[in-house]
Amino acid sequence: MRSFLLLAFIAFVCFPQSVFSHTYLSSVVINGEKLVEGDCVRPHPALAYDYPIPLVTSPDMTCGWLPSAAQPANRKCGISAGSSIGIQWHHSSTDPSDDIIAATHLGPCLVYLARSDDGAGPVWFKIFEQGFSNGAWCVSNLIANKGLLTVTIPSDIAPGNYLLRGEIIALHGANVLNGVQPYVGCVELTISGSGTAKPAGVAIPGAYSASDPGMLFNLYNVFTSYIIPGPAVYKANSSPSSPTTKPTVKPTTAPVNPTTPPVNLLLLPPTPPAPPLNLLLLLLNPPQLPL
Ligand SMILES: [Cu+2]
Repeated sequence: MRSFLLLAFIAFVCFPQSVFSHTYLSSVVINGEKLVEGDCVRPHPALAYDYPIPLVTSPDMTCGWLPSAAQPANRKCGISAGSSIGIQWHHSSTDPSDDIIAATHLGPCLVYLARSDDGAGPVWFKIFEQGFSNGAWCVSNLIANKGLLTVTIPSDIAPGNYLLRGEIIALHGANVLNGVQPYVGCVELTISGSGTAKPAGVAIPGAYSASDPGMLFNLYNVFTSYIIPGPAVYKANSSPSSPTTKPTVKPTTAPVNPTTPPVNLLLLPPTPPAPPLNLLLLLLNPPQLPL
């Protein structure tokens, strides 16, 4: 076992880009036009920067790694309410051959909107979620669809400037507190239309806690359901006066001996190029960093 650990350590030191596979929101497709980082899509700390946010209560949860994620894109992209937007996830490049995200990183996909320029305060309402259904996780469906997630902008929302927030929550390490791996990216939109709805929102960070049943979840147990974190999805023309909350009970699980051990060790992030200070602190503080 000790020599295996040593080999695994050497493997990830020597081949840092090949032995793990996170994901990032690389581009969006609006009316057939593809927009990449910096062009309506909020930038990452570096191109193809794919590290998960270590704490679900971190300010980085709003739009991704700070300070990059707080920098405005060069412009806002126009889109009409009721139309669809394609959100493209990638692992390490925008090449069509890219593997999107490791198949081990099972979990839900979520999309929020906020009628806001900075995403601060209780402004976020959810417009899409897919967790575990029909025996498949959203991440598996996403990989099968080459990383493209297409969602519809609610037809009844008031026109204005919005942030769209895409999120993938990988659960392969979520059997321990703060082991969950969220990936977040934002897109700046100017939504047009004649709607008047201003759906009630939640704050992000604020809407999640590390002990939410969807954040502290054992993939290696037998389960039949999964509770996606955050509020219920806003449906056009439903206009709830407050965001609907979800049940907080844990799904019943029957522990078994997992036939597939967690592969966390090989997924340990290496030292990234020019990491932000908060990531450095996390690397120096391994218990904070999910594997
Ligand atoms: Cu990962």
